[in-house]
Amino acid sequence: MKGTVIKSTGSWTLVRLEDGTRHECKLKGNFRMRDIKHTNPVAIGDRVVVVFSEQDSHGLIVAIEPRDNYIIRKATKLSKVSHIIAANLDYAFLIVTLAHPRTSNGFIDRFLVTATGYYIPAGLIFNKIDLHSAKEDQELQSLKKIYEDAGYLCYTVSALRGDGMESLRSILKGKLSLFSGHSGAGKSALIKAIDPVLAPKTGKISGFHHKGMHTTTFAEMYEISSGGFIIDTPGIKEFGLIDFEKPEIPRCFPEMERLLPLCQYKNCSHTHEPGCAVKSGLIDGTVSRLRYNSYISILNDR
Ligand SMILES: Nc1nc2c(ncn2[C@@H]2O[C@H](COP(=O)(O)OP(=O)(O)OP(=O)(O)O)[C@@H](O)[C@H]2O)c(=O)[nH]1
Ligand SMILES: [Mg+2]
Ligand SMILES: [Zn+2]
Repeated sequence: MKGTVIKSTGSWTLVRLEDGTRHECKLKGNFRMRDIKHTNPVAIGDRVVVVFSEQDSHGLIVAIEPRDNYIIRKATKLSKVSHIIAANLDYAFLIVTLAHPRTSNGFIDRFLVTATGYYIPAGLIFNKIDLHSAKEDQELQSLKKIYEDAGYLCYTVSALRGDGMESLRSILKGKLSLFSGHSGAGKSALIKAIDPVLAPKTGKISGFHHKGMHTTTFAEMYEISSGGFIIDTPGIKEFGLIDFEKPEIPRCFPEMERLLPLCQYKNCSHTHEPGCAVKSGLIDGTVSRLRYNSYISILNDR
C-alpha cells in the first residue's frame, strides 16, 4: 500500500496511508546500509510502499519512491553527515522573528539559498508582530521589501493575535509546506493558529536569553482541516549549507541571477569582474547591501 511518511524518529516511522489511516512502520533493513551520507534514510514527506503481514502489528516500508525534491542541512558547519529535513515539498517557509528570539539576516539567507538551490519555492513568515516596537515595525517593512523584491513570498503574522492567518491559510491550501526556524520562533504556535483543531506542543521563551526551549523534538506533518499539510520541525541554531559549489551560489540569489544577462561576463561571480550589473545595482540601490553581504559571506565559506 502507498503512503506518506508523517513522522520519523529514527527507530520507527509513522506513515499515513492514502485512506487517511496512520500506521507505525519499520524500515526494511537494507535501506540503512545504502544511504551513508545522510543520517536518515527515510525522510518526512517521503512517499513509500508499505506491506503488512499477519505476524507483525507494524507495517514494513519496502520501497521509497524517487523524491521530487528535498531539503538538507548539516548539523553544524563542520559535520560530514547531513540530515534530510523533508522531501516532496511545495513550499519551504522560514518563521522569522525580529525579537524573542532574534533571527539574523545571515540565517535567513542561508535558509533561502538552500531552498532555492534545491528548487523549492521559499518564503518568510514574520511572526510575533504583536510584540513589535515602532523600530521593529520599520525594520520589518524594509526586510519585507528586500525579500519580496528578490522574489520570495513574505507574510507578516501573529500566531497569538491571529493577524495574517487568512492569507497564510490560502497559500498553504492543498500544498505540502515546511516550517523551519529558530526554537521559540513560533512554528508550532502558528500551526495551532492556522487550524485550532491541531495541537502541536508549544513552549516558552527563556526570560534571560529570549530563546526557545526546543519544545518540538521530531519533525511531524500536520493535516490542515481546510486542506493541505504542514511539517513542523525542531528549532535550529545554524543552517550549514551543503552540496553547493561556489559556481552554483549566484543562481541561489534570484535578484542577482536576474541581472546576470546584463553583466559583461556570462559567468560573472559579481565580485571582481568589470561591467558587473550586480555591483552597479549596489551603487544605485537596486540591489540590497544586506543580501550582497550574505552572498559574499556564503561564497567565502565554499
Ligand atoms: N507574543 C507572541 N508570542 C508568540 C507568538 N507566536 C508564538 N508565541 C510564543 O512563543 C513561544 C514559543 O512558541 P513555539 O510555537 O513553541 O515555538 P517553536 O518555533 O515551535 O519552538 P521549538 O519547537 O522549540 O522549535 C510560545 O510561548 C508561544 O506562545 C506570537 O505571534 N506572539
Ligand atoms: Mg515547536
Ligand atoms: Zn556580475
